[in-house]
Amino acid sequence: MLSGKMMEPQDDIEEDDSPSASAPPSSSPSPSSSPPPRALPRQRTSLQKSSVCSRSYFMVVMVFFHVYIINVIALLLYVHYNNGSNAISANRDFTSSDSSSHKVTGASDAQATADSGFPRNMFLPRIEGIRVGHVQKVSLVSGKVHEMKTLSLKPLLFEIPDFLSEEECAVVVRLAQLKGLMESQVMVPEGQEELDQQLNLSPEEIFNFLDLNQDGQLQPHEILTHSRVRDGIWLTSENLKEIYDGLKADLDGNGLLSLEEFGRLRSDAFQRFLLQRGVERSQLVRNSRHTWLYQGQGAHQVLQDLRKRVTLLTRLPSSLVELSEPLQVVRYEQGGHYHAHHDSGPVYPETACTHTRLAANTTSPFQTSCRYITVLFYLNNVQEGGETTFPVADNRTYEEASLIQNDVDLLDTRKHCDKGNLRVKPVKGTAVFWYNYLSDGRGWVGEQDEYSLHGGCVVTQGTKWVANNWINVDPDYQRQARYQLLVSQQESQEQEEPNSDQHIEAHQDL
Ligand SMILES: [Ca+2]
Ligand SMILES: [Ca+2]
Repeated sequence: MLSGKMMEPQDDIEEDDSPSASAPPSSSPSPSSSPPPRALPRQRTSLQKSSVCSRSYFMVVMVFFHVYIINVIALLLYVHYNNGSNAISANRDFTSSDSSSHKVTGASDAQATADSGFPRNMFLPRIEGIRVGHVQKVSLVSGKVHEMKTLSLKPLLFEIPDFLSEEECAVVVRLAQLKGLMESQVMVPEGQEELDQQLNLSPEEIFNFLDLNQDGQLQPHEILTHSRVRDGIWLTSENLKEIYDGLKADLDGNGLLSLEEFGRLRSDAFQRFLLQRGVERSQLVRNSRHTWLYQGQGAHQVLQDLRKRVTLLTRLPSSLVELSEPLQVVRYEQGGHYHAHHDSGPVYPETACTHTRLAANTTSPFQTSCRYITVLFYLNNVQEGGETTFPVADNRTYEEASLIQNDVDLLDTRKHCDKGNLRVKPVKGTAVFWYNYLSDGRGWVGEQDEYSLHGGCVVTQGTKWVANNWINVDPDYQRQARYQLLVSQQESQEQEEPNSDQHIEAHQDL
């Protein structure tokens, strides 16, 4: 439907997939089998009335009360001892070789070995934020100490000034210019039906999926939330009104779509309407140009250094960093923006990761880039605008539905960047990095951190250059391990018959 009907940024999979790019309705499991939790109607348990005065009732209540108290005490003891042993093992495994004062947690749980197949011998340390404003000293370059400041805890977000020198920034920009940049988002008016057909969803199923609050009507924000990012065109409430009028979609004029009204629309009706009317660059989800720079052996020294520094900064195993996507360099001209999105989508059991897909031997249509960490580098000072916004950072609660209100749309970085919770000003050489996923509590990748929502505010004056390093980790440990084994086997083969061109190509296509 909406998401199926419009275009998707051409290079969506490799360079940016927001949750909706691979998610609703396409990437989430078919609503009929296992809908995402939010689509489930709330169930309320009804209390049955009974005599509360009888003695037996009193006895039962007392027994339950005692069992409850005992359970709570047992739980507290368990948490207490568990934390203690974790802290010790994390210390042993990840700070022994550490000369800096980095705070790291969540690492090892030696018990977490081998579900099946590969033994669990790789763990992902996570840097502790301590509190907003906390500064940790980190040693990334010999003879220099960097300061890493915690900007938020939800998501876990850090800022490191002078991560790159002026010269390094200039080299990266120059290399990107030499390679040439391409449009970050291109209109692709065809081929959008595929996933919907693959999933074989009926209009009712799609309707139910979109109807977040399950009231039998589609409110504008329910449509906007799911249509925008995947469709590539940034709809506003005003656009939606215009489309409803143009298509005579909202027959009773109440501003909502009922199942009947929804069912009358062609699945690509919105897309056709907008394309006929014409779409400008400023109406796209993102308005920028970018390129990719390989960082492995043979690459410019600055690019290799940068990757090593990222490994030190994130403290992840170097094999993970080396097998991740190449450096993406992005240029925003005046008027450029990137509306708020997640760098990587939620992961359901059926979801495949782009980077391990081949090794995973899966045909799942659900796919996301599994970018565990984003490291963003500012390569120049922007004259005006171009901040990175984290609209819900450190919010007490996150509610997807409340992001789009009638008057303020927190996802819109052209109109409402100033309404978000946190904005980072681009300063040449500064790096920021954050975790797009939580920990699973066993030293590996857990659920998506929805608070990692972020976007690029519109550049009101000047040009903005940034670069991104994403660290790709498959939340399925076995798939990640199989993938790494496959790559290392390939590498040893290539060493036997040296024809390394192919290998470099493979990296660039990741
Ligand atoms: Ca609704
Ligand atoms: Ca209506």
